[in-house]
Amino acid sequence: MYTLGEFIIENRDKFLYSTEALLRLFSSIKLASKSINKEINKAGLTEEIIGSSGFTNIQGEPQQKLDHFAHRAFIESFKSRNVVCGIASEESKDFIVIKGEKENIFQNKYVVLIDPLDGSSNIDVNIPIGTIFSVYIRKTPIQMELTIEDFLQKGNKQILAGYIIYGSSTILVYTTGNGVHGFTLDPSVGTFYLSHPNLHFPKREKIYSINEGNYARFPEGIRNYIRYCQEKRRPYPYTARYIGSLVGDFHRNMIQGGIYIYPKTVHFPCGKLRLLYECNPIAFLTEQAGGKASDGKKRILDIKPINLHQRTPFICGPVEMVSKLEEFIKNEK
Ligand code: P6P
Repeated sequence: MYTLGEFIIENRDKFLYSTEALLRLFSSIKLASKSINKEINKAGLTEEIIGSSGFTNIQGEPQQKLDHFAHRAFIESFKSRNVVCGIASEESKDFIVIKGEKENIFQNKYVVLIDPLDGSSNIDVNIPIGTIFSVYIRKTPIQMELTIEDFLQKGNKQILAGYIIYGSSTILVYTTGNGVHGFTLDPSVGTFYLSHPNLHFPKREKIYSINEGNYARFPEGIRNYIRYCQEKRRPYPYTARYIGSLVGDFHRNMIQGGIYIYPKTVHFPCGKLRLLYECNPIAFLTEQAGGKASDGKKRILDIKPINLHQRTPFICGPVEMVSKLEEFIKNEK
């Protein structure tokens, strides 16, 4: 069985950028994810790491203690590998500049955008949660100071995107534009092994994932699509699955065939999910797995970001399901 490192080296000819840089990026991601995984797995046993930290994040949402732990774990691990020059995190209002050592052979070329622990409100009830990451090459020359423009790049410029799902097993799923591949952590040796090569949405779609508690407040096109899903019988009926954790819902839908929808609502008029460190990486994975990702009208990866924490309506899944929903949205009165 390939380890993640062996797989990257085996496929180095398909990666357009420095394989050593990619190995260092993953070395940071693996280190942090193993440390987070350890904390999550004992969350039920100790008061000091579950529950709210008492702070709120930039979004004004209660920050869970593990959110802060995960944020720090990634910052420290990226600092130590000397390959990243800047990080934008859901847990930090502004981007964080990482000063590389003098002999930084990567000349501080890579920026990372990350949701350190998405769905963290589910920690206390043992529902799968995840880290979502997105990597770009900086736009500004390396001699210059990093600017916000290095982070506000369209999703179609990503060189690497992925997530780690902390569930019944811990799986790292990523793409560099050459398919989607999943690696399962063997905690007994602390190694990620290739377990899901070339992940792809299956031909048969069967799941729709949306928070139907907001049904009365959805736009008409979304309500019509939900009814369409509920009434569909041929060639087979759809089933509803929604666990309130984007990584958990997306991972299941990519493997079993399903659409994930978080539209605008009265409470979130621009949608709830963040474009840069949730929707863009998941959209890159979606397209690489043969699916489609849009805001209901426009391809997610073509949206020009205007601020770090901007939100967008988000739909991702099999092409036919997403196109059908876009049709309902288009035909809204
Ligand atoms: P709601 C978690 O907070 C998250 O950002 C996603 O992981 C998840 O899909 C969504 O929000 C759940 O939101 O409003 O349905 O509880």
